[in-house]
Amino acid sequence: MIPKPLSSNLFKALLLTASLTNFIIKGVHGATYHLRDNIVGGAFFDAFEWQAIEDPTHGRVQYVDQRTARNLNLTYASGNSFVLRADDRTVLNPSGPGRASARIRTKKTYSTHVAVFDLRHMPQGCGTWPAIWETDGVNWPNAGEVDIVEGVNDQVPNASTLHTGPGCTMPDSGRTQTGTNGQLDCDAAVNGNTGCGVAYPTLESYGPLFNRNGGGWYAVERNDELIRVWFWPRNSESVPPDVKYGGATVATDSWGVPAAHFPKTQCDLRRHFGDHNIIINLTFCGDWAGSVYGQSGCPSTCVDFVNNNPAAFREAYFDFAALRVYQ
Ligand SMILES: *[C@@H]1O[C@H](CO)[C@@H](O)[C@H](O)[C@H]1NC(C)=O
Ligand SMILES: *[C@@H]1O[C@H](CO)[C@@H](O)[C@H](O)[C@H]1NC(C)=O
Ligand SMILES: CC(=O)N[C@H]1CO[C@H](CO)[C@@H](O)[C@@H]1O
Repeated sequence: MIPKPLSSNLFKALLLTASLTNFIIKGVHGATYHLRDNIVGGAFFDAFEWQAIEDPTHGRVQYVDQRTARNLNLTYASGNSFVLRADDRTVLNPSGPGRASARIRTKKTYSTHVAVFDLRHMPQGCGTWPAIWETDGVNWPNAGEVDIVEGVNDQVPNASTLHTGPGCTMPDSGRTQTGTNGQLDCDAAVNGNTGCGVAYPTLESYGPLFNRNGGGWYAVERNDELIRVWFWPRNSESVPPDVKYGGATVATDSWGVPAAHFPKTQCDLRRHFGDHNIIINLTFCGDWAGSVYGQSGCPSTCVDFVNNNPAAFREAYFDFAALRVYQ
């Protein structure tokens, strides 16, 4: 047998040491979270409450309670599918209530946690403004808001954004993320409540392209050190197995670089973020979708379009394969 040159063995030894060190470091600092709420199909009806409230963002919407939503088949569960949609049959009276839709909020609240949204379809269409987000609902903005996915009128790319009270900003550089920084001040009172957002780098993360692709997985991690958001399209080869198969635990440090990384360096996350509900809502027009409607290539005016074209909202639905919350 020909002895291998020393340098090659040395190289191997170094590699082994490096991976061992990496393993040990991860073992110490890496976060592993355990499955607490496995929300699939009909379990959404128990985990969430339907909020029949006025839209605080002035949308052309009528949020209905769970009973009404089930009667109108706006919310529907079967097997591993939970559908939440808007009314796509009714022409609205311009002086009557808005288009029937739902706003649902988890009964439980979460601080340190990971939430994985396995989503097949999201609402699309002119005038739509869907959102998946987290906030405490009482002490806004001082207890913070984390927008995981939000957009309007099918426009891409979309962003993940924090909104807080005063004194929370994000650094412009040194963030380990694949997305692009927007505004850096998270304070809801500045920049007209733009918040500190990070635009997703992928076009399939929102709207028609997301849907054509069979959707994908959004995940948010929140603890006192950081808030991170990931997105993997359905056909991505880099979906971590614990995400793809709904593991009993998830190890976020093995997930790769997130789309958005919000560190605590200039923001005491513990002070600015309280116990949050997870909220899923679908509104129309209103403060955001309505104000940029004209630049979206959509016909007519937003309110007229929503009133008169129920069939345009056939694709205005979420279809969740699962929501898994880990702590
Ligand atoms: C829907 O979600 C967004 C957060 O992304 C929020 O700003 C807006 O107020 C919500 N609308 C309603 C009616 O809850
Ligand atoms: C209710 O909606 C679901 C999901 O879109 C659909 O499969 C089902 O056929 C609908 N049921 C009725 C009675 O329309
Ligand atoms: C940060 C970012 O690119 N956000 C975009 C999300 O989508 C809306 C339109 O739907 C754009 O106006 C935002 O610029």
